Parts: sequence; C-alpha cells; structure tokens
Amino acid sequence: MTDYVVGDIQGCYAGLKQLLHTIDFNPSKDHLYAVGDLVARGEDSLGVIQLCYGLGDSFTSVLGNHDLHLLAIHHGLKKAKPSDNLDALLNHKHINKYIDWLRAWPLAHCYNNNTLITHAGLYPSWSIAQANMMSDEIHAQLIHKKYPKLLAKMYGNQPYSWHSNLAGMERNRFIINAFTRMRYVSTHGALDFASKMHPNDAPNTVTPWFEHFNPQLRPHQQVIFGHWASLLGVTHQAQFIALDTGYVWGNKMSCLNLTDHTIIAVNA
Ligand SMILES: [Mn+2]
Repeated sequence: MTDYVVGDIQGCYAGLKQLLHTIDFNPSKDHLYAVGDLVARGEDSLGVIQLCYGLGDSFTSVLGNHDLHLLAIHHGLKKAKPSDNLDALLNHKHINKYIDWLRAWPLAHCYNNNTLITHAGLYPSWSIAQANMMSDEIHAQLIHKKYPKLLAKMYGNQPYSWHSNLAGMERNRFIINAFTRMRYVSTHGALDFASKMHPNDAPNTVTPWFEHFNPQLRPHQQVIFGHWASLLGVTHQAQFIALDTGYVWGNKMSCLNLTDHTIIAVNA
C-alpha cells in the first residue's frame, strides 16, 4: 500500500502509463495523487482523463490552470488554441461526465495533516489550514450548478496582493491565481506573473514563492507542487517539493513516493 504524487501530466498519456508501470502501481492497493494540469498540450488528454477517471477511489487530484482553462473552453468562455490539443476530449460523448468529475477536485489537498498538495504552491502568508479554507471557498463554487459564472470572471492578474478583506470576484481570482498560476512574488508579497525563468536568471525584485519567508509554515510541514517546469524539480529546500519536471517539453515525468520519499521519473 503506497501513496504517490505525480507531477504535471499535461495530456502525456504514454508518459503516465510508463510511470505507472515503472512504480508497479496497483489501484487496488496504492493511491495516486496529482498536482493538477492533467490536460493540455500533450498527445492524448482524453486518454489521461479516462485513465485517471478509471482509477476511481485510488486517484485524487487538485486543479491546475490548464484544468480550469479546459472547463472554461467547454463552456464557450474561452477558445482553445490548436497547441492545447484538446479536441478529442472536448468532442467526446462523455465530456460532460469528465467535466463534472474534474470540477469537483479542490485547489489544495491536505495529506496526513502536514503536507499540502497544490498546483502552483502555498502563498507565503497563508498557513496550511488557511489554504484549505481558501480552497474550500472555490470548491463550493465549482460544484455549484452556476459555476460557469466563476469561470467567466476568474481570468486576470489582479488583485496582486492578498488581504483578508478581499471579497467577491477579487477574492476568488486571487485565490485561484495563487493556487494555480503563482511562481514569483515581490518582496511585499505581490504575485508576479510576468516572470517564468529559472530562479538563477530572475531579477532581484522578485523571489520564488517558496523562498519568501512564510511565518505561518511550521518546519515539519511540506508543500508538494507542480506548474513550474523550469525548476526541473529543484527548490534546494526539503520542505518544498517541485514535481513538474517538464515531460511535455521533452524532459521527465516525476512522481514522489510518499512512504519512503523517493522520486521516480521517466524520460520523455
Ligand atoms: Mn500549470
């Protein structure tokens, strides 16, 4: 009985199959968590969704920016780019079932009380308990029948900074952006969406979110995240585990064994 967390899959069905084979994944005993971005860009997003859906209770995901974008495209709120490679999924006869399954995942999942699994990371002034509450706020709206209203208004970069008084769509948008799009923050904690480079190449006005001091995070707590392929899995801090190793860009798909804390990867 082993629990695993897989990094960004992004429609890479062959890579996911190879990884599950490599770890000898057994859905009757093991559990697979995913950091989100299950779909988009890879060769077979439909295959990935069908495989993950088929794992039933042995699979848990959090939502990534590409997963939310798929929901918006499905509702005609955004147009897919050809490079998204989502047509086979969007045109599938069971797409409504897959959309309902996808939108029911949260933005953050707490594992064993001290490990947060989320797509982009933990905003540096939030505790894990606060992050769970923020995730629940969005989850409640995503499982509501009027959820396309949230999708229609989630796009945009502002507000850049968190304040507990944020309300309505500004609050929703900040929470969604922090959990699904964050990489760098300014010294004052403002989200910076323009910078995507490796931290070695970053201007000194911004800091990776995981290097920004978080007074709410305890030393025994961990954050497992994806989204940031150019890190290639390196944060230099055991507390922050980066699992997007850029399989879709020709690098690796990585997975963390939560029992023995080893990382297993397959090459593209
Ligand atoms: Mn992402």
